[in-house]
Amino acid sequence: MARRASPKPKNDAAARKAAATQAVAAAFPYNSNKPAEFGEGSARQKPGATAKVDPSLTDSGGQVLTTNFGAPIADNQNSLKAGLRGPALLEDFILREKITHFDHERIPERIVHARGSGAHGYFECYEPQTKVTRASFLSAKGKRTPVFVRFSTVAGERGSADTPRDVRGFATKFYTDEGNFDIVGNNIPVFFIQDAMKFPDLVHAVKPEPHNGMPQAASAHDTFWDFVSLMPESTHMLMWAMSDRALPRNFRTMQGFGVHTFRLVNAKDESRFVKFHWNPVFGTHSMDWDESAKLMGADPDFQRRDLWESIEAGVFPEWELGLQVFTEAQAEKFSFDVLDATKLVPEELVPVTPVGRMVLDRNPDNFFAETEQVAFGVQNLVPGIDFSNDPLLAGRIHSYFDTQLSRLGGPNFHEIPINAPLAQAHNNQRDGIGRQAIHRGRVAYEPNSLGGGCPFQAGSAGFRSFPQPMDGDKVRGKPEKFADHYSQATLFWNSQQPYEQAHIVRGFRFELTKVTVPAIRERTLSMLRNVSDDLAKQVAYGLGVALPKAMPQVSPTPRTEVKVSPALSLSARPGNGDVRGRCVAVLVAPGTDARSTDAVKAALAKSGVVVKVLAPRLGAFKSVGGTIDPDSTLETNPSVTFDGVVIPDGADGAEALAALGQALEFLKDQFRHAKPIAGLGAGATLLAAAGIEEDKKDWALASTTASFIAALARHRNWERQADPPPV
Ligand code: HDD
Repeated sequence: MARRASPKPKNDAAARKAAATQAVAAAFPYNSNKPAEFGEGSARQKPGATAKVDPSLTDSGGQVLTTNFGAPIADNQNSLKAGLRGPALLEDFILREKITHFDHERIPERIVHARGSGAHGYFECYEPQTKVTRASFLSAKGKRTPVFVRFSTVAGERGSADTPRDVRGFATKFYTDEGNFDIVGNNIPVFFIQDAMKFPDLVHAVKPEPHNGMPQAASAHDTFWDFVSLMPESTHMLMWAMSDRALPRNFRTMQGFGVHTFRLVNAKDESRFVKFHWNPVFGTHSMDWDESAKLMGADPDFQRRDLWESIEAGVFPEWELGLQVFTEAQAEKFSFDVLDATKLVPEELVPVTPVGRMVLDRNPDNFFAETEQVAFGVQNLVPGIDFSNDPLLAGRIHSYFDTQLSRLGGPNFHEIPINAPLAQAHNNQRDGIGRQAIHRGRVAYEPNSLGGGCPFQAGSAGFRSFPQPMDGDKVRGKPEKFADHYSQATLFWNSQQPYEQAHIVRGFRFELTKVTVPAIRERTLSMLRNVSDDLAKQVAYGLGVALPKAMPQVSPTPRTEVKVSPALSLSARPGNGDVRGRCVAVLVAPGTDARSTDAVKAALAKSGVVVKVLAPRLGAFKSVGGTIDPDSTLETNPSVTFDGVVIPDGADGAEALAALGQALEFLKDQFRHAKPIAGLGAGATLLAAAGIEEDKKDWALASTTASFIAALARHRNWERQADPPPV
C-alpha cells in the first residue's frame, strides 16, 4: 500500500507543537548537546606508580553521548512517540538498548564473601627469597609488583552491613611478571572444617535460614550452632570467631592469613612448606560487640568508607608479608598435621619472617568493574609456589574457577581487565562468550608447524608441579592427627589476655542465647568443656544452665608442644604508634572555649588525626574567646563512628552539653567501648555528668591533648570494661 502523505499541519497546530517542544526543552536545561567542559573521571585516572594500568579505562570527559555501537544520541530525555501525547514507538532502538542493558546490570553475587571492598597498590620485596622459591616477585630487593586486594565479610549478602561478627576475607591478587598469583585468605589463620566435602553444609548452616530468610549476616542462630556443635573440628575456629578477631575495627588494622600450608619450590626443585601471613603496620585493632552492632545502623559502610577515605587522604594501609617456612621433616614431628586447616603452626615453632611490604595507594575507579568483577582463585599460582595435599585446599582449587564461570558468565572472565595478567596470555584456547582477544593466524593447536610451533612450551622455566611421591590406597578418610580437635583451641584460650577471654565468653553467651533449641546449647557447652572448664562454666552461667558432661574425644590427650603463644593475642601487635587516619570528635556548645577548641583541633590535625567538631546544631556561634564553626552535629554523628572524644575547656559549654541526652550518650558509649576520652579544664565536668568517674589508673582518661594522643596510639583501654557495663 502506498504510504499516505501526512496532511500539512494547519498553522495554529504547528505553532502549538513548537511551543510544546520548547517547554519540554526548558524543563531539561541539562539536556545539552554541547560537549562537557570537564569529565568527572579524568582526575581519578592517575594510577599509582606501580599500580596496574587498565587499557580499557574509559573517561567520558569532553565526549558526546553515544549508543553502545557509537551512534551519537541527540535526546537522552524522551522516548520516541507518535505525537507528543501519543504512544511510544517500537522502533526506538535507543530506548530499547538503554532499558535492555539496565535490565541485565546485575550479576549473581558471590555465594560467600558477597560484601566486599577493594583497593589497588603494590607489593615490594625486601630481600631475594631465591633460596626457598623461584617466584619472580620475591626474587630481587626492592622489586615492585602491582596488587589488587579485596576485603569482605563472609555470611552477609552484598547489601548487608560491614560490621557483623564474622570472619573477614583478605584476598590479594599479585600481577607478577610470570602471571597472577592469588593469596585468597582470611583474617583468621584456621578454618571451620578440614575437608571441602563439608563446605556447602557449613555455608548452608550459617546463611539465613531457608524457611524465613533470617538472620542476615549473622551466625547467632540455630542452624549454624546445630551444625558446628555436631562438627567438633570447628571448635578451634569457633574460639577465634567468638573473639575480637571477628570484630575488626577496620580492614587496615587486621591481619591476614593464607590459612593452608602451601609449598615453596626453588630453582633446584627443592621444596619447603610455607604459611602466608599479612601483618598490619598500623597494628591490630578490634571493636566491642555493642559498638559493632550500633555501627551496623549508624554506618553500614563503615569499613568500606574507612578504606576509601584513608586512601583518598594519603594514609595508605600497609602490611608486611611474612612467611613461616618449614621442611617436610619438621612437619612430620609436629603434634598436629600441617595438612589440617583447623590447625596453625605456632610462631614459637616456626617464626614468621617478613619478606616484603604491601601498600594500598589507589581506590578503584569503578566498583563494579573492579571490586565486583575481580575473580580470585587459589589455583592462580606462579612458578615457585605450589599446593600441599590439604583436602580443604583441594576442593578450593576446583571451586573458585567453577563459581566464576557462572558468576562472570563464561570461560573468558580472565580477560576482564581487573583479572587479566600483566603479560599477554598465549595459548590455543579460543572463542566462548565475551571473547576480547582477537587471535591472529590460522593455528589454534599444538604441535603445529604452520605457526612455527608457537606458542611453545616453557620447559623448565614454566610452572612444574612438585613431584611429590605418592603412596597409599584410594580411600575416603582422615589421617590420625586430624582427630585432635581441642589442643589448639585450648592453646588459643590460654594465650588470650583476661579481657580477651571475657569477650570470648560474651561472644559465646550472645550467640547461644539466640539459639532456641536447648540441646544445641548443651552440645556446644559439652564441646567447650574440652577446651577449658573455666570457659565452659562462664558460658553456662550466662545461659543459666548446669554444665553438661564433656563431649567424648577420639584423642583425649592434649597434644601441643607450645602451652602459650603470645602472638595469638591481638595485644601482641599494638602497631607503630601512628594515629594517622583515626577519627576524633570534639564536642562543643555555646560557652565552649574557642581557643581551647582551636588548639586541640590543630594538635590533632598535626598528628594526622581526622577531627570533627560536633555541636548540638549546625551554624557558627560566638563563644568564649572567639567564634566556633562546627563541622557537624551530635545528632548526625553517632559515637561509634569515632575512635576518641575530646571536650575542650569552657564551663558553660560543658554545662550546655550536660543538659543534652545525645552528648551524655555519646560519652557513655565512648567509655563503654574503652576509647580514649579527654576532658580539658572545665570540660572534664561533662565526664562526671555522664557518670564517668575520675580514675587515675585509666590511662585512656586524659586531661591534656598530648596524653590523649598517646592514648589514641594505644587504641583502647579494654581493662576499663566491666561485665555488665556500669553505663
Ligand atoms: Fe572461599 C570466596 C577465603 C574455603 C569456595 N573465599 C572466598 C573469598 C575469600 C575466601 C577471601 C572472597 C574472594 C573475593 O574477594 O572475591 N575460602 C577462603 C578461605 C577458606 C575458604 C580462607 C579456607 C581456608 N572457599 C573455601 C572452600 C570452598 C570455598 C573450602 C569450596 C570448596 N570461596 C569459595 C567460592 C567463593 C569463595 C564459592 C565465592 C565467590 C568466589 O569464590 O569467587 O568459590
